[in-house]
Amino acid sequence: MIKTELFLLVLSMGVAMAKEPIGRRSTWRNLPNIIIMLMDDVRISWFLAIFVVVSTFHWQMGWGDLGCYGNEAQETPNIDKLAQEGAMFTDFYSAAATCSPSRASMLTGRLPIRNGMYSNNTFGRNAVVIANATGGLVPEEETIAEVLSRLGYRSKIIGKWHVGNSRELSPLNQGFDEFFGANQNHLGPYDNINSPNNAVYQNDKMVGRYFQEEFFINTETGESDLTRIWSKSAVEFIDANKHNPFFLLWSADGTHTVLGAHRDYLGTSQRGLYGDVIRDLDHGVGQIITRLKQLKLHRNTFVFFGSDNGPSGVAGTHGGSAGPFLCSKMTTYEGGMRVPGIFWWPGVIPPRQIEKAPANLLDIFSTILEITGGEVSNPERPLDGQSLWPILINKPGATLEKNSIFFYRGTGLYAVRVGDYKAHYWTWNLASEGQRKMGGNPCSGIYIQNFITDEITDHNDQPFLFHLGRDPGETYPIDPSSEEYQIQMDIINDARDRHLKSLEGDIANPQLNIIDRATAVSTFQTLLPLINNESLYTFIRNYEKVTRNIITTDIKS
Ligand SMILES: [Ca+2]
Repeated sequence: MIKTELFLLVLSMGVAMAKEPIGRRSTWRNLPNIIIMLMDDVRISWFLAIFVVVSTFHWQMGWGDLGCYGNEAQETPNIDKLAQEGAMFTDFYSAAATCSPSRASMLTGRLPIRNGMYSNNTFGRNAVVIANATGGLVPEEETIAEVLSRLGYRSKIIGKWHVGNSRELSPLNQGFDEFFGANQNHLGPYDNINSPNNAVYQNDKMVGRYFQEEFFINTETGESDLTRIWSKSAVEFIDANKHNPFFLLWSADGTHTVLGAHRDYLGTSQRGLYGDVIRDLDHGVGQIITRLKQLKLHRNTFVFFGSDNGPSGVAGTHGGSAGPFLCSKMTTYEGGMRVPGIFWWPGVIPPRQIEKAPANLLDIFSTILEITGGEVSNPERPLDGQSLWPILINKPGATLEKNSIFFYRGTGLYAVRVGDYKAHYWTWNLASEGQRKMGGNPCSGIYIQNFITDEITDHNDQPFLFHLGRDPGETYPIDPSSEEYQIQMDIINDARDRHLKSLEGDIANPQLNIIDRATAVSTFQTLLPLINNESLYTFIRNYEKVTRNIITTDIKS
């Protein structure tokens, strides 16, 4: 960590304060509250503004030349403040290049290949839990909510779940005490027999559908109260649990298309509707942090702010750009998986820290274990992350320099990063075989011969190698005949081989190979009493009779 003398003082206070509440001797009373704010498809470039703000204190950081983002800083005051008061990782990654596998991995601390959130119908295909998906995060996988539940935490997920559609795969069956949100993205509107609008649940009761009544998103004006609904629910949950340890997964998904922002922010951002939504989310972050402070819980609450994957390039201006990074969501280039990573715990995590070593969403699970003294039920089951806690509290000698990041697509280990170096063993610029037909390209407008490849391309004989410190845009591959290449590839190949060996006996059955229209419709059974449309009613009643469409999950979300 980079620090100044002033911060060293604060830091030493932080370490001293951290001694008691952290660790296995924690009692019920001093367990910290945990809040994970997981955004959806958020581009890191938005948060380059934060780098500028913080780098006024730490000009060595290297992002100071990005002053052009200064205006953006003014648009996200609450998130900027979170970073200034805590620790920010510049080289933070999602666990996968799409929503479901990344979310499942954050929840379990295990890569999709281990927890089953992948498809192997085609090598390297991206797959997510669409409304028709029959599979999801299986109950046998242990989530962080289950670990915390055993410690006495009250837990809630608000917003997007996206790792299972059925009752068996619901958050309530994965350690969460409460659920307010949806199994799915707020895609649509559909509102027809074949693909009804996605359901919104309050625990196990359906309370509405996206694009209707209070969950309305005006596709013409971009107005929506959804983010306000999610933040109001978060504040109420904090209020209700101010006397006991709680875990809140605030999964506000406003930045995923279809975009919708509160009327207060419509048209206020220079970045268009996407920027309006970011401002709305920033307002929600402010509401939550303010409430923590009002209740004097902030010095006993660990907050993480991140995103499940990079920006959506196929969504055009509604998805934004990845800034200096290559391509976007659904790819294993930097733009697909480089996301914000901000940690906040006043008085314990020293302020204004910038960490440049690579880390990712998988590390959140292990970090929470260390903070709370929680234990997994099966210690033999491998975890893919490591605790960031020693780094966050500036423990002497703590380092992440050798942390390895594995970039998967399905069963394909496409790239590996160790330290500053990243090697690409495979490349593919699309999400799936059918994507080009659907008109989307995560690398639209970018062409680098034999590296941005329309077809799945094998580079195992001579991987592309980049130094991401001096070349974050992955533009200048290191000469394979150089000594630097040989040395670094040996290191990365070793890390890859050790990782692959660790998978022996721990590869899950793929959960996302099958989609079935009946699945989407069956989740609407709870809606039956509310349905006036007779044909829809009949269709749902007879959903078991729907012909099973066992096909590959060729989807773009
Ligand atoms: Ca996402």
